[in-house]
Amino acid sequence: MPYTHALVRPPASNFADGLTSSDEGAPDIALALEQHRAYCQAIEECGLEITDLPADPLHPDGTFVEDTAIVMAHGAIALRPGAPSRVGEVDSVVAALRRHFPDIAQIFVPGTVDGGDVCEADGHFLIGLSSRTNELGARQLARLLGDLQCTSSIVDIRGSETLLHLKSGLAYLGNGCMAVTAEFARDPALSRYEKIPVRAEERYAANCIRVNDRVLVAAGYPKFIDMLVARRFNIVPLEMSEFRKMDGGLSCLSLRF
Ligand code: CIR
Repeated sequence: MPYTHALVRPPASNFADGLTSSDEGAPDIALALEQHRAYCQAIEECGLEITDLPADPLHPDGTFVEDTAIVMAHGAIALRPGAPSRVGEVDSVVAALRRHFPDIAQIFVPGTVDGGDVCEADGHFLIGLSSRTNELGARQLARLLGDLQCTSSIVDIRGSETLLHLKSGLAYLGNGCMAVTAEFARDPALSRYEKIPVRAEERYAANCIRVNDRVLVAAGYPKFIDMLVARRFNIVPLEMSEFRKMDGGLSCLSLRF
């Protein structure tokens, strides 16, 4: 079923105050806004109608709306982000989602789940256990997904020093294809997928998104882009430098449904 809607929120003027592990310096807010506009335009060109929430200076990471909810055609689940500074981002996203989904289930204390740890692949959900998503949150989410007739399985990334979220290292691109960094190349939980390997020096590119008939991918990662082109994916490269500085990627910037 094609996506028809996306929910986004532009970065606030204090975006640089968000959480990050990157040593690439502070983001340039004017450039971040320009990159966000280009991202929204690319999503619209995939045929989605955009709901644009106002920037939220109370939550400098609020532009990464993906971490606050799981949304699919027939239901939505409000999450509880694992970073305390991000918990307050959820309410405004849920309020906007209620236009489409009157009943929204939620993850309860002390469960935590970041949407960046949840990867949907044709109705099956991979749930990453990470420094942000705890076991209780993952179990609650699996049950709530089951209520929505979706299956799920757990992938533990807590041993990785480099992956913030599950989707920092993998992306489902449709047609049984999964882009994966080396951490996932031999993961038994992913044995059913055809893997598209992402090289270590291009690992940021693993966070790409299939949106209807296109794949939005970070610009500047030529080897990965060549592999997608060789597999006949219709790609849209986007500049992401300012979001990368805050540990964010393409999936984080929208909820698509
Ligand atoms: C954070 O550390 O929470 C944000 N600075 C980045 C969140 C990126 N979200 C994602 O990968 N889903």
